[in-house]
Amino acid sequence: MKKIIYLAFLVTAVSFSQNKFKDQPLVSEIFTADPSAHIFNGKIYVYPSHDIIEENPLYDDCGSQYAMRDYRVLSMDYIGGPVTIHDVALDLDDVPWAKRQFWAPDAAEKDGKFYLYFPTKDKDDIFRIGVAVSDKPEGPFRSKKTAIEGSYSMDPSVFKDDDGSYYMYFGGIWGGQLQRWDENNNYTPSGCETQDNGIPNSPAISPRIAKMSNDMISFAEDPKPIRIIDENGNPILTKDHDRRFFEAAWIHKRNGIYYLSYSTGNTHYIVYATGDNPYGPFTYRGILNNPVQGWTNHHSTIKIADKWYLFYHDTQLSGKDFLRNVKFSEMTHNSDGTIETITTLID
Ligand code: FUB
Repeated sequence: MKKIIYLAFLVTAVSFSQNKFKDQPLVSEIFTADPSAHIFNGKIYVYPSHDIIEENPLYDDCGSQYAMRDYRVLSMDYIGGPVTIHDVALDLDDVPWAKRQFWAPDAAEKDGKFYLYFPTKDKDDIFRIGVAVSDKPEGPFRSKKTAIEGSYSMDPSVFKDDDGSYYMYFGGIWGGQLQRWDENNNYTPSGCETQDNGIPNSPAISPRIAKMSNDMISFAEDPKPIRIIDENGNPILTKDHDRRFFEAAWIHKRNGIYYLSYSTGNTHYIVYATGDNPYGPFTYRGILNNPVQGWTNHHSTIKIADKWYLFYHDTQLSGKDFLRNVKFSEMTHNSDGTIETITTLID
């Protein structure tokens, strides 16, 4: 009898929890986050972080509770179809320069080769961005012996423009360490800052961009900051936590408009800004995804057939900030170039 009551409780709890969420997790066998979605060889590939269960997660200002150790790629033949969880694509132990924390990755294809870009901490606990190469979109990938020269911080995303140029966008503040680097790419170690450097009226820290070399494993130029401005052309300020850049920069292009979307971190939005070239400036336009369940909000955007989708994560399966699950939601561009705000947490 007790068992029946318990089962009834579980069924009610699960259906109640599903009712709160507009979308359901892509997979439940493993925890996944930070989904970067692409179409390669006619299939949908998702490159997520692979969150791991830790008995005693280390909570600190550096994000040590996000202690991921490998990457697993997901794929689907069509949107909403069955999802394949591929074998380990890259293991931390196979990256000679890495010490800990495989954070949000991205991938790109060029001339039949696939490139996995990943942020991880080096032996000095400084975030750098690495690259690993494979003949197959799902890997396994073989890591280069060193991090990409000139790279720093985390959350790389690689955008291919219509002229065939590739650009890497990267960076994230607080645990992502971007505040340690000035705009000339000089490093000042100052610990894991959790505040806004004490200068709230200054322009916010900018994400970085670097054009990729033809070899796809190095930068063709020094990283540059990207200006994000408001509707009057003024920089978004450090104190403007609802709109300033925090992490998770992603670019998509539609009708000649470049959309830079990113997470605002401690206010938990995915917002977007538009520009007319890959380097910006980008003008803030609005919220793309409202806060999800869980602290982090990280996404990608992709056109599949004639529809656009937002891939994102929340913590529906675990209720824990560092054990996330990826999902997708359809997104709509309006005729004036704005994007309709998505709300996935219904409660
Ligand atoms: O998954 C680890 C970190 O959490 C990512 O790099 C950030 O974007 C945030 O989602």
